[in-house]
Amino acid sequence: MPLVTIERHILETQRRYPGATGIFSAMLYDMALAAKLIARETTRAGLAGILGAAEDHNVYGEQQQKLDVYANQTIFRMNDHTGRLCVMASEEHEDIIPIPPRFDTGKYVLLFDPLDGSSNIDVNVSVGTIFSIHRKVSKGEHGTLEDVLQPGRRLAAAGYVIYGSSTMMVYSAGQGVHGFTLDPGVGEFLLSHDNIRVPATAMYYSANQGNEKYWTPGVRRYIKWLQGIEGEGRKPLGHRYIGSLVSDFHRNLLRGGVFVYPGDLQKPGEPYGKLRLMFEAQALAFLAEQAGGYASDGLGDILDIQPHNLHQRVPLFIGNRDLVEKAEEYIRKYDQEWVAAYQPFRNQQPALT
Ligand code: AHM
Ligand code: MG
Repeated sequence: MPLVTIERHILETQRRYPGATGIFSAMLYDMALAAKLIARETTRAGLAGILGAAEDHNVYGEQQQKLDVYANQTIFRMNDHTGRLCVMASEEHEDIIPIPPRFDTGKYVLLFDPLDGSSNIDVNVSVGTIFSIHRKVSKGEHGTLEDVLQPGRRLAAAGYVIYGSSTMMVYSAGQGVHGFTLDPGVGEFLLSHDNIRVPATAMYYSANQGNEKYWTPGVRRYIKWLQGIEGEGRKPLGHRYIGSLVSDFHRNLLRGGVFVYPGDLQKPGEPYGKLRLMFEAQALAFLAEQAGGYASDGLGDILDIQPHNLHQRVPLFIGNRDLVEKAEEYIRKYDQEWVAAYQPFRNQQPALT
């Protein structure tokens, strides 16, 4: 098998599309470079406390920062000056991030969660970066909120990086899902998982079982169904939950399964769960679909939701299509009260001015 670097893979994929300009490929390459810089720091995270002040600075000569701040800045700095983007948005920023006026702008939009699950770093559990790319839709030179608040259905590309026992970057530009593993010796991402498909037979379900008390009746029954207790007596799925979305999603993508973070009625007016539509759910939903899976908020496809707020949260059921559709079935049947509370929120229109 030839050694295929991420750069070669992007170029070869691009050659199959005669109209491709290469801009888009370059953007994926920029993300790969940011990923390498972040990986270097995450692997040293445990040393921060013992190396002392002398080592206590990062590549820019600044004081050591929290890793999520570092990851955020690294992705921004790798992408602000390229002339390929018109605007960015990050889970770490309340508002959209304009391209600095001294740089040219382009026709793409980058959204990212720089270091998801960062509370896991202190205990040496894998964390991840999630990113997605939209095309500019607004008229002027600079990108606006309208460019960012697009449904996942319109994504041009999405991916994630997992900083685990090895560092992997997994992406899709709409022609399947491809995974690359970082060879730290040579500093290159090499193709290790070509054209990933969700296995037809699932092995795992992933949910924070500690929240069961708050779950709606439909979700409780659904989880019992996954456990083989409720319904037609299916073989139970194993339970695996890391609490780091990229890692949980990645495992289920390769082994088959479903990840569940539902909405609930615990807090009045907040029926939407924890995860964020723009920075977490959309990108992973795009990848799931490209790999033959499916993502839903319990009512329908995540990719069809018109976003109304940069930081809006959304319930997430993602993985093997049959398992996710089963969740929708249980919710339709048993969770009318929750649906009534969530539906208006789901259908809210964006305020773009
Ligand atoms: P974060 O964006 O603040 O890092 O939170 C997102 C993380 C996900 O990685 C993970 O799936 C989820 O929170 C776990 O939440 P919980 O601890 O409630 O199970
Ligand atoms: Mg996050």
